Amino acid sequence: MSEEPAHHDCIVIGAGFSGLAVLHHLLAAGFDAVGVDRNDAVGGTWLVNRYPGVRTDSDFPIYSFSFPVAVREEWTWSEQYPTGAEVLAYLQFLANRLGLIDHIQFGREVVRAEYSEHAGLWRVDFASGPSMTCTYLVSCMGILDAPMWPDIPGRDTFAGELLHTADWPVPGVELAGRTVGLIGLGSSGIQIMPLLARDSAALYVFQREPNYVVESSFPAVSAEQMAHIRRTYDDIWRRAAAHPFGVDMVIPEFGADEVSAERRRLIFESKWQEGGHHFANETFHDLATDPRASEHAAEFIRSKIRQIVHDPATAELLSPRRYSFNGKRVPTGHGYYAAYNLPHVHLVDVRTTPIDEVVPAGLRVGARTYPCDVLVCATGFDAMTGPLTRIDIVGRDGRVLREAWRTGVRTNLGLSVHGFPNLLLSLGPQTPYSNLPVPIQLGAQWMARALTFARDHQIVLEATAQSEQWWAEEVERTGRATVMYEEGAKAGAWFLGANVPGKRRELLVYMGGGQVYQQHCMQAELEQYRSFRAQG
Ligand code: N01
Repeated sequence: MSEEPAHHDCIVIGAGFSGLAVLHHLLAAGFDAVGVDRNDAVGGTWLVNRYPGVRTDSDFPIYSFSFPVAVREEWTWSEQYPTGAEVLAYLQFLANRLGLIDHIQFGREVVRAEYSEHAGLWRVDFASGPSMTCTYLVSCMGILDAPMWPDIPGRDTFAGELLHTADWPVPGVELAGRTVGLIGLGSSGIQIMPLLARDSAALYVFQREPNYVVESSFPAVSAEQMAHIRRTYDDIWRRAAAHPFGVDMVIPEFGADEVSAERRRLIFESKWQEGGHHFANETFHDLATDPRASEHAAEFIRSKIRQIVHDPATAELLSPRRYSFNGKRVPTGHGYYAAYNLPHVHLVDVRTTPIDEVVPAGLRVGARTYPCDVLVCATGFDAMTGPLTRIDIVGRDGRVLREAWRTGVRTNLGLSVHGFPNLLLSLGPQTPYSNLPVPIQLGAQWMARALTFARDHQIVLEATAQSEQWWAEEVERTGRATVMYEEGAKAGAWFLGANVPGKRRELLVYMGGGQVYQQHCMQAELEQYRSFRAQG
């Protein structure tokens, strides 16, 4: 006779930022909650994306949680934009300090989850090991858990070392004396490129669509700074939670066309010097909403590229012309443009002449074969929906999530899907475009309260069809009010699903602002989750 699967109140899938926050708050609310993760340690995205140069592009105080105070007091950051290794160490510290580690099963890859209406529970199946059941299932799989390889024929024939930034080997890859090819220039490719340039004998960078890169250094955090942050942390957190993009930055007073051309240049220059997302968020308030303002920022960055890159033809090739600033998620560079001045670094335009195939010796582009010992793909992710649609999530009446979303993503606030009772999503599609720890923490706290209410009142949480319709319209309406919609379509942005061949083009994030989103979540709570009670 087969044994009954182990049962828990809640199963939390994933042990990265989201999984740790949700698990902590569910345990604190008295649930019997268990975390499962396919990896062998906590960290999620930060555990697997360990390529050289990986670091956050958010200032350190807001790339962490405000809970609990003990962790804030004990944890010390060392650089303004912490390295991936330091972020990973923070997550491991958090998991150990809060005792979460004892509630997580590692090496447990979920392949299927199916809801039984009759039993009122989810059965979760794994690639190996026994199945489990739960009353509440929470997906914390992150937005970037489904890496994509480039759709170029011949990949399997490559005789050298083939790598993806999202699956970087530990302890690393020997590059000295080797010729390296790099495909992909989003945030990952832009971070790894200067280090590949530093360490290799020759580097070929294969560029399709250039990006607007905001350059930045990463100054050390002093003891005084850390002490000040600890003293004022509650205010920092409050300001970040009130900001549309979840950052502790001041919303500028003026639009880009409300000042003279010279004043505009000076403001752009001062924030360019400050570096990183300060340029995007603290220059003018309309860079994300007015195409003219976004084009002013674009032209400023093009002028910087011309200043930094010595070869005019390379500078021009690096300058985006087909879309304006904010059309793609803005990447931070650390010596990115300057690295093109090194004599052994070669930029190859694969927009005009696309890559034909991977051959054993390297990459064939038109009549020329570029030799590579190592080929690095920084080619991105099937973002937002990919982690949820590549496994079988089967809801009421045998409805499969992947099929339900084939005609368009539908959620209530990105948290719940009609037809999938007692399934909650952390960072589901249609949640805010933001510095992520802020919506992750607020979402985890919302979930703990919602599930407590559901448990205490014996109700099932499931988005109503009407709420999904409302939220889809809100996502569309607010998205169309930004430049991301049209410029993102031109740029092939992942937040529109435009980077995945065959994927439906639709806005996968909420662009209406994190603070507005939180008000909607609060309203749902005040209404005792009426829009999450499809079953009466
Ligand atoms: O991926 P991407 P990413 N031939 O999709 C190219 C987060 N993140 O991993 O633009 C040639 O942005 C593709 O070219 P094109 C952050 O949210 C954060 O870099 O389609 N090129 C593009 O250049 C970020 O937005 C940090 O023409 C091909 C690249 O691959 C998200 O992750 C660090 C190709 C993919 O860029 C994704 O970033 C890293 C082909 N056949 C990542 N196929 C932080 O700093 C694809 N490309 C916190």
